[in-house]
Amino acid sequence: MIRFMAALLACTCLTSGLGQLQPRTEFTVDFKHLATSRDPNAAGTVRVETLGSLRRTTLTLKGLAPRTVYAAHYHALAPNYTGDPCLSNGPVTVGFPTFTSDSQGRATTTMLTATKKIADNAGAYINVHVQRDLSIIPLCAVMTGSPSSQPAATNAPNVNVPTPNRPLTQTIRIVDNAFQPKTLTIAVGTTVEWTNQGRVSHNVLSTTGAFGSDDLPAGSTFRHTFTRAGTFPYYCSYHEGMAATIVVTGP
Ligand SMILES: [Cu+2]
Repeated sequence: MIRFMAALLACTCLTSGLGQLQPRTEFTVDFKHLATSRDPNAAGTVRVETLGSLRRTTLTLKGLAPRTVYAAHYHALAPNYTGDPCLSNGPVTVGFPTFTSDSQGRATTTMLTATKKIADNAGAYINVHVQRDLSIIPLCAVMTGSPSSQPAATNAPNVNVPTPNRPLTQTIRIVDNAFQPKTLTIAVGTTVEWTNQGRVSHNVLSTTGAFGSDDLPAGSTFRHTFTRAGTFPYYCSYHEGMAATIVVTGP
């Protein structure tokens, strides 16, 4: 009898555990085409699903240039920005894995991330970039990251999110053409700040899509806060062999 009860209990727990992991579609948002001569027929949708404390964001795109590598990022609004989010030129918060369109110009990419990383202003909008020139942005979708929010067509994104305390910042110099230091070891919660001290533009792209900058012209800076332990290789897409690694230690 006791064995039977234990089996029943285990079964109940397992069932409810699985129940929480069933993805739930929160909302979908249409991409809009930005004023660029590139990919004039580009269109697509964003689908956002919840799995426990995670969000899965799936981009389904068409009308792209065939067999072309694209990048996509969640962006936050620039500070105090109140205009069209797609024109705010705000910082990257989370990057999608890069993806390649098929011979018909169709593509999908999907990314799983902690809901809090794309909540509120951190998930203000998604840009689709041409990977070899991130300044070309054919598509943009206005988003909000919080579970209760509807697409920002009806809800203005919150532009006054307080910045969290940043316990520590470590800097990496970008030169022509290298990251210095090549390997940086930091604790969880550390913000890394890359500054381009070279003369030409570079970028900072995680090989797994965990983070990614837009183009960084000479003198500009990109920041990313590392919230989980792991090894994070990254590279510059413009310069062959320009690559480095962040090692994040801790809980
Ligand atoms: Cu570079």
